Amino acid sequence: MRILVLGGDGYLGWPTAIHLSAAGHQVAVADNFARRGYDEELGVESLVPIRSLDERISAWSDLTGRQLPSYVGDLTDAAFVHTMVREFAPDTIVHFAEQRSAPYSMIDQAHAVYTQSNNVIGNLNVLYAIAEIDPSIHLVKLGTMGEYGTPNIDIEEGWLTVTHKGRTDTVLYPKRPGSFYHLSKVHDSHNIEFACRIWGLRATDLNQGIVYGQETEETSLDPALATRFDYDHVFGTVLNRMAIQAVLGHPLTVYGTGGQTRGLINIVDTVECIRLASEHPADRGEFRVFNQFTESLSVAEIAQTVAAAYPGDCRIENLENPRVELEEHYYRAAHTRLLDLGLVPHLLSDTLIGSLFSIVEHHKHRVKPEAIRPTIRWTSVASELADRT
Ligand code: NAD
Ligand code: USQ
Repeated sequence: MRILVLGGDGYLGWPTAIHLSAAGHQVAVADNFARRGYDEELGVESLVPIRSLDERISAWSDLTGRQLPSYVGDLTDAAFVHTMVREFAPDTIVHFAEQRSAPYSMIDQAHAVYTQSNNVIGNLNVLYAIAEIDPSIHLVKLGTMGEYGTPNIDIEEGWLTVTHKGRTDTVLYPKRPGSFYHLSKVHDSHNIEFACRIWGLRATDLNQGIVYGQETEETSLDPALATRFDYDHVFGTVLNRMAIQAVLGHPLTVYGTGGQTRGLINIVDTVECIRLASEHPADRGEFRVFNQFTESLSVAEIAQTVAAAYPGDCRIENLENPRVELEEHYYRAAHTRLLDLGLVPHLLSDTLIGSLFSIVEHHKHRVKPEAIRPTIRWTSVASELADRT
């Protein structure tokens, strides 16, 4: 199968590209290096050093003999997207290429507008390229569990059958996300569903939970194949951050009470889910949604799990929550469709946290401690207004 991986230089896009290549697919990657630019803007770097895209591709080719053609350009440039899709002629497009940090999207107006325009316009250009060049291309799009928010009813996989005043319909599951970033994913999902319904495209929207881990079978073959590992308060995600905090002797930063519950997934399972979704495409006209996570834990449980796994002293600190989110809530989300396709989950109770500690130990001299504590507040606009009045 010919698979084009958009965002192929990122945390998940790079390991996925080489996982698909190792599985025998003909893979190309595309990226505009925006993620490396956010590092410069924020003055931080991945804890684990990462090579340039060209160096990674050469290392993969030297090790395996497999080629990974690359396209460097911006998805918000429609001409770039069209030329790339026409030239590579993929069967499947895997779309990771978005600004993915909730705190980054909440810095200020400019970052909110950047996040939504980058994500929504890029995705729309991909939909138009598919519709105009080859509507049989299967779009595998990364969405997020955060699209649903934390409703007081069970979360289903994308669709909900509702009976209202005696009539029944199946509708898109109602969304109530918690940041301008998460909202951009909701907007994408609606645009993709519309394109499937109106143009007969085929798409799989993967509502992924929080990813943790840094190594996959393929990235661990050579340090030149490493993917990024973020610890800072903007791009670091909760479990990865806490594993790093434990080794640094920094208290584990639980926001608020820590009762917030989220779906989690190991990076090893992420790359496998993408392979499964790609090799079992949606039907023409179908907007298919999979909830891509393997277990749910509260933030407090994540902190306790990391603290228990760490061999040294480890303290948990409850910080004032910089976000606006429910800290105590109901949470039960369906996630059977990827298991039905054959996913065999790697759960947190497996040995992974210990291996994360040794990765951190090796690179901890690269940490900037001032990048750990959160400074971006969801209510900053409201408090500035209050200060002025
Ligand atoms: P990442 O930032 O490391 O990777 C995204 C890549 O896309 C980057 O290399 C970036 O340079 C590129 N990109 C961004 N905008 C682009 C544009 N306009 N044109 C071309 N390239 C562009 O993020 P990630 O953690 O690998 O996440 C990948 C996808 O998975 C995102 O869509 C994210 O929303 C989703 N996701 C991630 C997680 C997680 O925990 N990391 C969880 C759920 C969903
Ligand atoms: N949190 C802490 N302490 C920390 C960091 C986070 O308590 O040090 C809390 C947050 O308040 C939140 C939860 O942990 O309640 C998750 O935060 P996160 O930063 O790990 O994840 P989130 O902002 O939701 O975003 C990440 C990815 C995003 C993806 C999303 C999946 O950055 O791309 O879409 O996870 S999900 O959460 O399912 O929407």
